[in-house]
Amino acid sequence: MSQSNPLSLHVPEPTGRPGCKTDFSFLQVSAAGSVRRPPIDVAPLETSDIAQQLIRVLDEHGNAVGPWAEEPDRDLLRFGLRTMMKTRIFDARMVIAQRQKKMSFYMISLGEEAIGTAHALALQDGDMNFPTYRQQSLLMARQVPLVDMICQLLSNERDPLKGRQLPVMYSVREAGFFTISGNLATQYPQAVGWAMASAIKGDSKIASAWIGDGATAESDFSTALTFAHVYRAPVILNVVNNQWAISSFQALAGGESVTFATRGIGSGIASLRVDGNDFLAVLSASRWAAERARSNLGPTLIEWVTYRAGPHSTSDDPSRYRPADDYARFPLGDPIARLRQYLSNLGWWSDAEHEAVQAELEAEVLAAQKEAESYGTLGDERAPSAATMFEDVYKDMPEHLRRQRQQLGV
Ligand SMILES: Cc1ncc(C[n+]2csc(CCOP(=O)(O)OP(=O)(O)O)c2C)c(N)n1
Repeated sequence: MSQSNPLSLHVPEPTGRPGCKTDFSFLQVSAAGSVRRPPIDVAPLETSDIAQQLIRVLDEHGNAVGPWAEEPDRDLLRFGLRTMMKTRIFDARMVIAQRQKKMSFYMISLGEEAIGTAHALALQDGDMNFPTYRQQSLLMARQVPLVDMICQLLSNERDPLKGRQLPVMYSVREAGFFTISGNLATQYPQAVGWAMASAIKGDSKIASAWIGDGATAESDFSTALTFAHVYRAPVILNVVNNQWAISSFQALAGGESVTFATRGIGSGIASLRVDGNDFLAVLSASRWAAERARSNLGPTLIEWVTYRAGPHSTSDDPSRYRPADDYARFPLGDPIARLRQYLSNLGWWSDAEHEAVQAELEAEVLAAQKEAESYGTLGDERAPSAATMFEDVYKDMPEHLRRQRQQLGV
């Protein structure tokens, strides 16, 4: 009998740790304009090459190139840039409010603003997003009142969710933004079910599901893909690959030597891998997938390649597990800077305007914050009444909850 070599367990590691530099060659970045654009009725397996490349429109000079470049709409793109700026300013302001103990918790989306913003512009009223906690740009693009959002963050007496939810876990049905749940990935099969319901009713609305790279390791991810494929559900399955799940590098979620987009291919779903920091690519790919869904051609999975530039949340310190300069070295750059350059090249944006808009948005966020704080902040008594704690557990309050409410004397 021959002696076999001892086995060893493979545990993926990021190439960069604090004090050294990340080797980003694993990203496999395609040149802008180099990836083909198939017709929307393409057979899912015919997209397997695209799932392994990277759809990009904006080149390094800020010009739009290739088959995914569409006729630019001046007003829409200017609104897009403004919305990304607003998202970033809002996030920065809310982190300060958290540090001032006005709210208990916050999560920023720094570096990922293009994805939700451009995607929202490709959807229609009545479509439903099933977001994670990092798609606040969807709300910004729908122009949801900032005061409402901040009241949720402050859990104050005007909080639309009556102080029952952790900050950031918004719910805005009228803006096509499904109630966020803290349990990762649960929204993914729910989005597919919503899309199936739309098809069963013969409606024209589509769903858009959101998940992070880390959460694709949850079993709900695979369940959703199977149902979406089997019933050809009108859903867009977004995977936001920002390279990190708190301190875990995406390779630990299954991203080593393979793209998340190829998960769709194996499930029989048309799949695209797209530069998530390229506003024009996000808009174009989102429109492609939305049109496909709306034409009853079935689901599309899109991996958005981006980088989580900030901490995971206000409870996280990324300097403990990754290089401090990682974002500056990320090959896909910054989504705001890239769209700004493109619009400037066209003469549709200027430095002076950028500064003016920045100042205007800062004032808008500050005014909204002031108004929201007038309804209470963390730790003061202007919170929703304790009596409301027992409501909405069931449609009608059962006897035992009535008793508990009485026992509390409220
Ligand atoms: C079922 C479940 N497991 C674990 C957690 C704790 N948790 C919250 S966020 C997170 C990381 C998710 O990473 P990713 O999906 O990549 O999204 P990102 O935060 O990068 O946007 C974890 C593990 C949770 N909320 N739910």
